[in-house]
Amino acid sequence: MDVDTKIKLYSKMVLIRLVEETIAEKYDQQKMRCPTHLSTGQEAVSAAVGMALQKEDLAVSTHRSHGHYLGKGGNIPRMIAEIYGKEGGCSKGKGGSMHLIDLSVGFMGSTAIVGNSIPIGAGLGLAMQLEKSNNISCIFVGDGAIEEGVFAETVNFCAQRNLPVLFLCENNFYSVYSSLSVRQPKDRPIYKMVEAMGIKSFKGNGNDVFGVYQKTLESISKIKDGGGPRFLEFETYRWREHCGPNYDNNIGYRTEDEFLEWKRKDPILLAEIKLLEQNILSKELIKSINQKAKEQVDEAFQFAEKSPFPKKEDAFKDIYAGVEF
Ligand SMILES: Cc1ncc(C[n+]2csc(CCOP(=O)(O)OP(=O)(O)O)c2C)c(N)n1
Ligand SMILES: [Mg+2]
Repeated sequence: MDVDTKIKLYSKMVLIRLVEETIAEKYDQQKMRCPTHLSTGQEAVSAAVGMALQKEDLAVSTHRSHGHYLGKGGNIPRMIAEIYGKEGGCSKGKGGSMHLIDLSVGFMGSTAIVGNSIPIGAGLGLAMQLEKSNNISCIFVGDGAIEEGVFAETVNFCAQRNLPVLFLCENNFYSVYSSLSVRQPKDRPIYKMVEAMGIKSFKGNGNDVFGVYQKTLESISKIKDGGGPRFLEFETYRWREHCGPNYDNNIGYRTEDEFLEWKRKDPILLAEIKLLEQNILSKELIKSINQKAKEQVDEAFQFAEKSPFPKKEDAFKDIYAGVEF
C-alpha cells in the first residue's frame, strides 16, 4: 500500500470522527431534531470501505450511516444540513440522519428500518448484472440486521444469481441494548453461517483500517472478476450510546471495562502509532490533518445554520423528480 493511501485512510478517519464528535457536542442546542446514531469508534470500516469502492460502485446503508456516507465521498455540509432538517441537505432536509441519499456519490440511501436496505442493495446488484456494468453494490449491515429474515432471503438470491454484491457487516456486538450472546447461538460465527449459505465469507479486525482496506479491495476485485458475492464481517465497537450523543455504560447492558478495552483499540490511535513508527506521519502532519478537518467541519456547520428550512409547498414533492437513474 502506498504512503499516500495510508495517509488518506488515516485522514478520512480523523475527519469522520470530528464530524460525529461535533454532532455530539452540539446536539443539545436542539437544532438537530432527528435521532442520530453515531459511529464513533467504528471509523476504520467507513474510511477503508469507502475508499476501496469506486465512485460508480453503489452503496446502501443503515440507521448508523454518517461514516459510510462520508467514506463514500459524501459531502459534509450537505450531511450536516440534512441533520439540521435544512433545504441544503443531501435529502433536501426531508430525511434527517437516518435517510441520507446522494446519487452524485453513489450513496443510494440509508433507512431506519433494520434490514430494509438489504434487498435494495441486491436489486442494485441485479441491475448492474443485467446492464453488464463492471460495478458492484455494497450493502452495509450491522450484526443485528443478520437476524432479519430478509437477510437470509437476500443472501440466497445473491448467491444463486452470482450477483456483484458485497455484504459489509460491522459487528459491534450489540443491537441496541442486547449483546450478541443473547441473540445468536454461541460458537456460530456470523461469517461461518453466511459461508454455509453459499457466499465466500471472511472475518477480520474492524479497527485495523489498513487490513480492512486491503481485504475489501481484494474482495471487490474478485466480485468484479465475476466471482460472485462476498461477505465481510469486521469486528468493531461503538463508543457512544445506541442513539444519541451520550455515553451509556452506566445503564447496565455493557461494562465500563469492556468499553475501555475497546477504547484502547481506537482505530485512529492504532493507525497513528503504525504510521509514526513507519515515519509516514509526524507530529506536525497530524496537527495539520486535524486542523484541516476542523476547518471543513466548521464550514459544514456554518452552511447548515445558514441554509433555509424546506418550503411548505415542497413538502410532498419527490426530491428526485426528474433525476435520471
Ligand atoms: C425492523 C426493525 N426492528 C427493530 C428496529 C429497532 N432498532 C433500531 S436500530 C436496532 C439495532 C440494530 O443493530 P445492528 O444491526 O447491530 O446495528 P447497530 O445499531 O449496532 O449499528 C434496532 C433493533 C428497527 N428500526 N427496525
Ligand atoms: Mg450492532
